[in-house]
Amino acid sequence: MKTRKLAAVTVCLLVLGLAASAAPSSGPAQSQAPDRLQWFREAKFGLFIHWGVYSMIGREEWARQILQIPLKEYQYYADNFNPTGFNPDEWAALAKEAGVKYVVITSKHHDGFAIFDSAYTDYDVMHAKYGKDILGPLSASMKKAGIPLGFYYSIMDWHHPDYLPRRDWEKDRTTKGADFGRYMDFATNQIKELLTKYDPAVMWFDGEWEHSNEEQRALAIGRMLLAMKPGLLINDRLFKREPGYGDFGTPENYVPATGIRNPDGTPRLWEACYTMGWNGWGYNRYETEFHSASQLIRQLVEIVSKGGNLLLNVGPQPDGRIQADFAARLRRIGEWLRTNGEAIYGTAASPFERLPFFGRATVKGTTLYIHIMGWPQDAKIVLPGLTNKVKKAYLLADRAKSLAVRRVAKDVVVTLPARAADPDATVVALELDGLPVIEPWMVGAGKDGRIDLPVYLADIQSDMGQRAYLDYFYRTTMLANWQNVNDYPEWAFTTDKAGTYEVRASYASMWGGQAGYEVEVDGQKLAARTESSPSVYFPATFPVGKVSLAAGGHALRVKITSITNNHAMNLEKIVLVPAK
Ligand code: FHN
Repeated sequence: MKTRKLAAVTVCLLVLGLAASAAPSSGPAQSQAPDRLQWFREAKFGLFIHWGVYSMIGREEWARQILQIPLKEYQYYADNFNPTGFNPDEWAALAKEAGVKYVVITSKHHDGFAIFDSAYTDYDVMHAKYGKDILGPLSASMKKAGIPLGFYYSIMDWHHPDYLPRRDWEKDRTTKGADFGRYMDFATNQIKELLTKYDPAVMWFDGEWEHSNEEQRALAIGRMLLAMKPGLLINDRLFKREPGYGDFGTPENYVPATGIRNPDGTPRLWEACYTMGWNGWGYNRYETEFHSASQLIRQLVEIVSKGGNLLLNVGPQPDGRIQADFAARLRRIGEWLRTNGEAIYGTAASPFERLPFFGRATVKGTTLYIHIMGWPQDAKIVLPGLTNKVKKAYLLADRAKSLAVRRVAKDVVVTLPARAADPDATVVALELDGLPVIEPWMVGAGKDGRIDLPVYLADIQSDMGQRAYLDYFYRTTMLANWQNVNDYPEWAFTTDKAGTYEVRASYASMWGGQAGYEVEVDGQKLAARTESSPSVYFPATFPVGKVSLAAGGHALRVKITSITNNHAMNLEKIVLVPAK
């Protein structure tokens, strides 16, 4: 294992080293070499496109695998793929209207079918009914629109005779004579031709999990790519998503609760790729439930406030059109960005660990942006520990009207209009006297000794397939859509003195459903089941049990142990009350 790790580190250093040395240096110190990642770091919002012959089946991009379609039958789709409605200028115009700053499209997904003119296979769009290259015209349209285009390339290939392993249900496909090394020759040639023919800005590898870095020639391919195009960006999946390898991390369908750092602790460039719905990336004719535009705007804010990019996916239909549901969401995001884009593009992550309301922060130079998703009832927001002098504050939606700002001890309080300018997220800009300097603050007890842990102060931990998200219900922020037991809120807080505390949970139960949950703090676990609350839209408070806490720092998390009714609960907060 150590050897592999060492090899991987070598891969990373060499590839990155290659990148640095390959980048033209503007002065004696390499550090002055232009930062080849800067455009990507500033872009913040990209469009992912999963499109191929699988769209004809309409059961997302894994259709051949999940429906166990033999190669011979799948050939029908490869032969008859004929997207007569494909119009790259329309795609580019929609991307522009959406406020997207780069696009990544699947040049070849796991099924092995190339939607480009490949000299190395007949399993490509030139031999389908359509008979024309797709990536060439798309590259031209995106170039005209000023939108960098990147290519997704799957190392895994369910078609190529030399790719191993076969799918476990493909009993009839012999492996006799198959040579994985020869497959990697083929893949390397296709990757090379993608660069020479279309000059992509990003190579987005995937399908890397069935072989080692060495077998997949990660180092050789990384070297080759950067020698061909020093400014090219390569994601972490060429190196099996190992932390710190490649130019950026690629969390999928979840947001790392506190962003991503390199193994040496420095901030890591990362991009969260997200589907519009819940089932798959390629066109799924049976899928009708999608994230709302509001959730997607908030997801973009959430990700950017943690230092990442959002790569939002569409799966075009077999005729080449992007379905109306997706186009409408993209247009709404673009509308929001036309007012608030300066608080997204080119910004840095929030200087606050957390905010005492449902909101997020981003920074650009000496301007702090506060994105408010839950409009406070008293029309005030508190910015804890902000030491700077605020020269001016205003809504991006109404720049002419200055907002009243005052200091209360270590905090800055901003008085807002009575109503949000945009219910999805209203942005307040604060022009500071310098770069933001924040005195960290910890969540602790109030005067009466109670410790309130609202969900907007929690880190929402998750993994691929996150479902739970913060939502605002007129006067209350709750963790909603809590369907995935791997999603859980986690709070850090302090207590000044030791003591026994009553634990209470404030939530709206879901249609009387009986969910099991567990409150865990300092290793003490309290098991409970949700009780019926009067409404699913505002919370009631229920006792959970008692815990003993020493003075000092603590971590408290709430985990779902069983769900009987789809969603566990809409959780508002956990409260710790000193026991009498
Ligand atoms: O298996 C693929 C999947 O089809 C899709 O392309 C996603 C997008 O990042 N990547 C793999 C799953 O991690």
